[in-house]
Amino acid sequence: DSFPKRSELPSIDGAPAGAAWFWGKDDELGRLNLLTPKRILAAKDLIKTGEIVNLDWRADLPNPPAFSRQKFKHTISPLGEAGFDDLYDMNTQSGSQWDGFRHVGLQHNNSVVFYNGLTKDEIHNSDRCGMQAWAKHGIAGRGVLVDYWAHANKSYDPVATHRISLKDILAVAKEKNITFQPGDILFVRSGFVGHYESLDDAAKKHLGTLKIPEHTFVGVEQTEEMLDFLHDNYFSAVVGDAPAFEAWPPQQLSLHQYLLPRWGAPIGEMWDLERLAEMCREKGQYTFFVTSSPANVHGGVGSHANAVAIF
Ligand code: UVW
Repeated sequence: DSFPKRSELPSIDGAPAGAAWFWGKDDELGRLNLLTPKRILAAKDLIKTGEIVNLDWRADLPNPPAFSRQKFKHTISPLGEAGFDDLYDMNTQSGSQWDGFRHVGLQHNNSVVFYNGLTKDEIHNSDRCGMQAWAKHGIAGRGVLVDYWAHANKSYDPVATHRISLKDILAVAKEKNITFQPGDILFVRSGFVGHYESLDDAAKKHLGTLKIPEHTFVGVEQTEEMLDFLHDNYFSAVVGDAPAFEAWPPQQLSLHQYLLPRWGAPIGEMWDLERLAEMCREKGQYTFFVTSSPANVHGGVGSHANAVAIF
């Protein structure tokens, strides 16, 4: 495989600078195209014992959700005299989630543009680049965990702004003997999910009262060198346990505006990486087979994660 580095990306007619839209004008998968049968078959060799680790946090957490989002609502509805159905009403971005290509765009030529030129009108009038495309393709491959929370000895507050630098990520990779391969799903553990569970009710409630600019969270730093790392390694997706994957609030630039509209790289957020980290530590193995089935919702903007790691 040979893919251009960020510094070598050709300019594309009508696209914002730095767009990496090179999987065809009808493409709806972006970097998920890297999850080829060949890579999936190679990743299956990471399965040694068949142990499964769930990567979804409870669907109703955090409660209340961050960024003033609607709470997960679950109603049990009777089915005749002897049965029951479920009704869910959820904001897919409220907990363990995928950010899809309809989630975030960027300003370009006086309008907002999303991955592969998707427009706001198309979001309302078509299902282009919706979750159904990811659901149809499926997500499976080699996961790689950078356990930064353990590396930093849990020495910071995950609900204050703390930027995980490229230097930090490379130090963890070196320490754990991790090498990155094209198509990897990169996991970065910041400690948010475990820390959230240790908060008292008042602190949890306080988080739910804040608006987007008021929040402060741990996450990956917003620097040019981090952009080069995230781009040039050709990860098929990036996943974190923090609310926005990137540190909040963003600084100078927003990783969301590169990962989603420019590169077509899915972002996973608030995944539960607690047991995964334990398992990796126990086994001394920071790579694993991972699968996720995004919701088959035509035109869907995001999805719950529906993900497991298999060792
Ligand atoms: C933010 O960037 C506000 O987080 P999310 O990706 O959940 O919208």
